[in-house]
Amino acid sequence: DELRSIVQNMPKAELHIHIEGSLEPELIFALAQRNGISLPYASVEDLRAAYAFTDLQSFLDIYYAGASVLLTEQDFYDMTAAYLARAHADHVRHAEIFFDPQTHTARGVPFETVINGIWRACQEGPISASLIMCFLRHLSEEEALATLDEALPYRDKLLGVGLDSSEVGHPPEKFARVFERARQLGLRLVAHAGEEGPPSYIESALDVLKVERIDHGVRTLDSPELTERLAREGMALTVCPLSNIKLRVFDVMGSHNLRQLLDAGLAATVNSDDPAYFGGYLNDNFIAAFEALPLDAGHARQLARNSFSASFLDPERKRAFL
Ligand code: ES4
Ligand code: ZN
Repeated sequence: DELRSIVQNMPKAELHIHIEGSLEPELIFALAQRNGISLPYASVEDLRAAYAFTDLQSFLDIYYAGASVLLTEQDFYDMTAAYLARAHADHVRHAEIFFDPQTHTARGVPFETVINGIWRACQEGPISASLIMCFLRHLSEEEALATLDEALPYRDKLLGVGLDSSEVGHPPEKFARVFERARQLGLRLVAHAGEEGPPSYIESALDVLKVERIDHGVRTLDSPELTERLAREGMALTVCPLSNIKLRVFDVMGSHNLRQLLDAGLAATVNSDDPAYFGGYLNDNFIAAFEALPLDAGHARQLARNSFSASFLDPERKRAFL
């Protein structure tokens, strides 16, 4: 219908996409074969059948296993090129892409292999794209600091740093020093907070890490004080509807709080998170949310506008999209 075509055709930015989460089962099998790796799954269908998650950790276990087929610079290039082509088809004009170097360096894949492959695809891709290096919060701050050191020769290829992986039990303040160091380097700062974790994690991401966007942040509404603060500060939230359903942050899409976030005056955006694992790319996320929730064309345009406003594009390029 008409709303569907508005959603599909409107230009948008994607601000919360883990590139390793764009690795489709077909590409996992193709890369395993190319690299002589044997997988504990008989077929693409068998692998896809394992995508039945009960919470964030049950997803992360499979997501890290899937990423283990990535070995060469060409592998990282092919994965990234496939995402950019798919995002282009969804009328994504600009993407700020997360990658998890520690998932690969821990397996012996050199940092330079990871970043060179992803970066080259971004340079050659059909849309504007920048890179945000995430630290894995289940690992130590010392390991995050070592990763930031490894990234220094590639500083000009990074837009910013983020914080992902297992949230509960790993509060933002665990990474105070590495975020301070990244800030001194002029990197932009974001962190996952308030996906499964409490509003206090959102507060410490802002007050201790000094992040400029909150990834997920759907639990903001648990705290009226925090809600009022984020609205006042114009702090953006990168919301991922299909992810939240697959990881049981909400029971069903009809109980997702996207409409309430917008009504509270929060700068929410819609994003795909890990599209190969959660059942859809950016437009699929819009459509699933808009089918289940009382959202209209005005909300769609607001969300698209928010995606560019909340981006880290320089002011002139941002203005051209608004
Ligand atoms: C992630 Cl959905 C989600 N949450 C936290 N960390 C992640 N890494 C990849 N997807
Ligand atoms: Zn995420």
